Amino acid sequence: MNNLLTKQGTYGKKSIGQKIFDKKSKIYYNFFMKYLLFVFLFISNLYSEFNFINDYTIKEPDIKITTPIISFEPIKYSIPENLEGEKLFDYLHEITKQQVVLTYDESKQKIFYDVDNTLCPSGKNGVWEFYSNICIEGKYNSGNKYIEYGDMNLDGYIDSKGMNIEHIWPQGYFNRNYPMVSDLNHLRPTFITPNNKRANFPFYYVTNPVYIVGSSGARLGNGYFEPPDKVKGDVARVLFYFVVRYYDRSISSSMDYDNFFISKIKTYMLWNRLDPPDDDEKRRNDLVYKYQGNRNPFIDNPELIEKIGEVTWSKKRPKIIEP
Ligand SMILES: [Ca+2]
Repeated sequence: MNNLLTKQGTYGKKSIGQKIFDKKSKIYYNFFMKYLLFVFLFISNLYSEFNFINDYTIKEPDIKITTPIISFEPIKYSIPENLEGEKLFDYLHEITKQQVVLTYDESKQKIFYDVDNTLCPSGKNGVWEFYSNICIEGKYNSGNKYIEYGDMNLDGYIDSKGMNIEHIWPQGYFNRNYPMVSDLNHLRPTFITPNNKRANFPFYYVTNPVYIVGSSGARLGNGYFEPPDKVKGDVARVLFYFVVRYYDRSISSSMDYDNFFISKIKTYMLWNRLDPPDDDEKRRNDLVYKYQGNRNPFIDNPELIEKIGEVTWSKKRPKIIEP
């Protein structure tokens, strides 16, 4: 009988002890849920701040970085015929400002998926490696998918990790600052090895090569990197664009500007004449405009380089602002 009462007391009605226990666990439960909510809010806040830093690291406050990407209808600049020398240089400086600055990640994706993705000789989509003049088939937005199978470019190395991005104007010379670092006008897809070999060397003729890309004729030696004949003009037009667009910024940090550019102006003018813009270079110029709202005017009209002239090119030296 006593046992039965005890059982009824235990299972039928709740004892005082149990009620207190239930109340306590309810408090613990509420507290736990609030704590969980707090942790969730804290992590999501941290994540969004982290993302903000990642996507929008801007070292120069006047630059607007826009996501998602805007698309512009490609147009060519109209440039008054009578302009030359410094006046033409200043005019081009103004009109070539990009309307949108992409993040570096966006630029890389655009290059591999679209801007430098054309047709390989097989008729399939692919990316032409800038220093090797060979086409790797595929349609991906990441360079590590464009793998070299065997030593396809005959440089003595197998780039099994594929391609990355070459900055024609080395990024160390402008401290990886925006907008230069993501400007599609001077970025090109290259295998990792030729990219590393070029490093920060100025572009010029190489007489005693220590490294040669057999498929294209690119070479490294005596303190210079010589691009293949097929893209010598491309390189020259990029360098002239870079000076006209960014001479008012710090783009010659820790470098010998005379060795890198001034003493080579005549040679770059020659390369511009010997290797005029081809269809791929013109096509990519339109696509750059589509994504950035600016273009390289020397690809549309290579004679503008001559019209500016060697004297002005030498005179417009970039600012040196050390960090
Ligand atoms: Ca190779």
